[in-house]
Amino acid sequence: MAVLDQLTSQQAIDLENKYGAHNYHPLPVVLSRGEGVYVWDVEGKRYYDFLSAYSAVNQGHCHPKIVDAMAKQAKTLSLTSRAFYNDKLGEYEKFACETFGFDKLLPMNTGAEAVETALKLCRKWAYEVKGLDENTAQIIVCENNFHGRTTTIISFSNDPVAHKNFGPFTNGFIKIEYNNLQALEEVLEKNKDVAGFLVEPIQGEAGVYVPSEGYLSAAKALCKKHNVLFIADEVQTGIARTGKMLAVDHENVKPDILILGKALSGGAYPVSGVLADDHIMKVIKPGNHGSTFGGNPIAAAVAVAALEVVRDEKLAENAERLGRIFRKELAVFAETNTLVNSVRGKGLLNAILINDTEDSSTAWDICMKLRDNGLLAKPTHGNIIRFAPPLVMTEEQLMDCVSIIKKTISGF
Ligand code: IF1
Repeated sequence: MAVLDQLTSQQAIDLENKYGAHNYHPLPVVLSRGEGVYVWDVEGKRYYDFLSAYSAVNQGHCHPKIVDAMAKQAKTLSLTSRAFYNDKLGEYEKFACETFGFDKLLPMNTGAEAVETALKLCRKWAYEVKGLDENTAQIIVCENNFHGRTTTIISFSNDPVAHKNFGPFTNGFIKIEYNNLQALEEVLEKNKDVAGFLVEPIQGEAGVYVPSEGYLSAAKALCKKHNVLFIADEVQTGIARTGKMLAVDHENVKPDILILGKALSGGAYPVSGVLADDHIMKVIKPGNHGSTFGGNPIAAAVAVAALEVVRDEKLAENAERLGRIFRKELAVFAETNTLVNSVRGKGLLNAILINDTEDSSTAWDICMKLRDNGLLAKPTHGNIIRFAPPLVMTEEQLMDCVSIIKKTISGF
């Protein structure tokens, strides 16, 4: 073990390359420790984490309260399956329902599983409550969506990298343009077999694409008019990331089905879930759906702690305040720097557009230099850099990061 304990970055990278499937292209940095807004590589260099594991680590790395809850539960009872009750799940379900304002929670593990759960729930509701003929239900989705990696979910992805050669695909989805109310209305008017509308309140993978103000509330109203379920995928935007507990809260929208994941556990453990009111959730009966690990005692204890941290440390308020400062600073910088086209986002989910083509390596090169200067971020689509630090950041740390970003980009 002694040898393995002292891996260099290059050795760790070589091992992954040789023995791991090549389903990722990571930035070359090998991390071995995290605390709050910081991570350290195996050589001991410290970085600001500006990805936060794609917004899973909103509460900061290794938050002591979350780690303690996890360790305590791991030593007490880890897994029972849902064949038996456990003494942690009910408490968590109650807390989650009260926090988000729903009657019931269906616990799962990963974001994709929660999306699958929402799709199944929506379809079953359509047949048993709305009264559609069996196997006819359609679910409306948006172009450039990202909802996960399962075969059904990638069936309605239009990213060729995620989609191509994984067919045959699952039927029953209608794709419309994101942020286009007219397109939504037309499909709803024309099709009487629509069961739901699945939407990200901000499109993450599409490059932090924020829809026009009023889009979500108007879309929800259209769904209501047509007796169609409004399904919000808040796996990435939820849990205070955008400056409110949920991104839909900015427009006072209550989804019919709410999908959560990632930061529901503070990144400590895979915890996801679907929330809905009784008149929808009641269609799920014993045997219809489940998961060995979903709702296990560790997950329940971790999720309660993670939500308490968000509440007690006022992370939504902090994300809102720091997000405004961040965008203002970078907008001013973009006025004089020709490489940065614009900055966009909400709360601490932001991105800058690099003035270059999608197939250029400029964004990647900038991220490599940011790494050298002590800040980790990842490009998306070749010319977009996403900036999403943990929400426990202080204003002083944020200003330090802003200066690293400005200095780095100015060097190009
Ligand atoms: C990867 C992107 C982010 C999500 C939304 C469901 C899921 C995700 C809105 C599935 C997952 C991921 C997964 C991660 C990369 C990441 C991502 F760039 F691919 F799009 F965050 F922006 N709904 N997002 O964003 O959740 O099953 O992964 O727990 O490596 O694939 P999961």
